[in-house]
Amino acid sequence: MTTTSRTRTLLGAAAGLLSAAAGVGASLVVSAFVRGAPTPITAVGSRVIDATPAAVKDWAIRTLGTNDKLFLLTGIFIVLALLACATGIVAWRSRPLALGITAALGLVGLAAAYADRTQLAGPGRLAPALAALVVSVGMLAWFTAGWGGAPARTGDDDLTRPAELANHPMADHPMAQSGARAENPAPAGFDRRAFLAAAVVSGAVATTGFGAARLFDDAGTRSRSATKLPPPTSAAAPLAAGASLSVAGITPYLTANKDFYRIDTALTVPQVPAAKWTLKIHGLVDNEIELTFADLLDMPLIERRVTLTCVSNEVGGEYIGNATWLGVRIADLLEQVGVSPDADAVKSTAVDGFTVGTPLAALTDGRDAMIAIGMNGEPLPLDHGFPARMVVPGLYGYVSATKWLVDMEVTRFEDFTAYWTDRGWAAEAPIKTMSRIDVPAGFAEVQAGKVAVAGVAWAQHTGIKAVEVRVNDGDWQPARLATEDTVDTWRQWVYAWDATPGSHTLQVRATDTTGYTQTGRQVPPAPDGATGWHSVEVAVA
Ligand SMILES: Nc1nc2c(c(=O)[nH]1)N[C@H]1C(S)=C(S)[C@@H](COP(=O)(O)O)O[C@H]1N2
Ligand SMILES: [Mo]
Repeated sequence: MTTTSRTRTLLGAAAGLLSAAAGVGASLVVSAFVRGAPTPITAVGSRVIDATPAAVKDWAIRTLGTNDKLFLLTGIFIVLALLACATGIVAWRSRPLALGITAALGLVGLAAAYADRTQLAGPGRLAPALAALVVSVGMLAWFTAGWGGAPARTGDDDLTRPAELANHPMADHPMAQSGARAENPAPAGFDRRAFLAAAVVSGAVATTGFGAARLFDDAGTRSRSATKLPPPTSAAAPLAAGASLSVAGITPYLTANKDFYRIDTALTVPQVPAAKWTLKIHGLVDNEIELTFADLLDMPLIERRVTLTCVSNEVGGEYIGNATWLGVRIADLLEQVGVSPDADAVKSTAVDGFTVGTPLAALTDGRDAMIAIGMNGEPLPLDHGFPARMVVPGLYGYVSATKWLVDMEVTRFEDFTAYWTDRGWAAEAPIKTMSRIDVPAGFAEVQAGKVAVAGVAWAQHTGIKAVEVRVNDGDWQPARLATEDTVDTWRQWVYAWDATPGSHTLQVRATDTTGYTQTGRQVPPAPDGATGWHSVEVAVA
């Protein structure tokens, strides 16, 4: 590679990268002003999430967990950066082609924004992507002014080497360099002043954009800090002393907010200020209503402990947590609107367009289904749905636990589908009775003698009656259960095992209060929840 072609590659890559950075920066500035409008990056990311086959999504949830979003965003940035560099380099060959590619990338962002289902359904959602398109094409045009065409000599300090010389068969002859500075071989058509000016401007736009994103994209965070929750009208019963076992390593009975699993399709956490939030309840009702956050605070509030569970859990999975929720009974709201006898479902929608279908019966049969605004004594964390979400004891999250809730439509299952049912998951999904061994951990080494085998078991809204453990396919032995807190929460258990040296397999199974004992048949999470016994291998020394 000659010095000149290396310089061209570097300049091209820099021009492409900086133009793209300016485009992204411009989109961030615009989206800071148009509340809720996605940047082309997040819009493309969201389309990728929506289009990802269910199997890949399940794999991503399993292997990347909550990092799946960071992974996707990083991937998009890397792909965009590579494309931008390549496009800048192409500009030396054909400037129109490079500008065309940049415009095409911008159109991809625009199309992704067009397909966005955020609540901001108006044309405003296109504004950030449009800004990205215009700015990135404009900046690249500026950077590459004169590239690939005839050179323009603009002054004595111009680094341009006359094209006649550059293209001359003798161009590489030492004597041929005399027309340019030999120590600084700038490519034909390169205009240093224009390039530097463009670099300064694109740097400024990009910096402003990322700064604006930091400064203005926290409306939800600020609103949450300012939110004061009233005390419950109906407080949770005090936690019985025996509900929490003191076994080293067992999962804490109550899950702290920071440890609570997070599963959702939101690439960036929706920032919804409580003051701008409303919840519309409509559909097959006598009188539809639209509630504000202040309206919710004025209603009777219940406080209840409920264990949430994700259907994506493999047997022994981690996507389960137990929190104290504060909220308004959904049954109260449904009574207020007057539900038609034809209805059998509620379709709820999040601010980002995610949808959930919940059986009407689960919302009206007396269980503590609520629109939650508090979690463990605080306003909902943003990750968990601030300002408001649904919590329904006994149902997997994807059919009940809508975060960033903005709309509830009383309807019929035959008349709609929801986000995950569109992807092959079951329309109705009660949580399956399940148990998990927390200690000893899989492949742990323990000392021979008395070893506490312990964990949790759950059958939300039914209740756990018994837990049994067996060692190496021996007889099932009863475990000791912690005091039952509520039927809507998980239950800890412990089994005192007489461990003998060697390697052993421990298994657990639970029986719920209907008398059903967990089947040993292993089925995967799709379409309505995994079954099978959790088992761990341990080595006893
Ligand atoms: N808006 C929105 N709400 C959502 C989801 C989502 O993707 N978007 N995922 C659901 C699923 S699959 C589960 S298991 C629970 C998880 O709630 P958590 O993240 O607070 O634990 O949220 C539910 N609510
Ligand atoms: Mo889930």
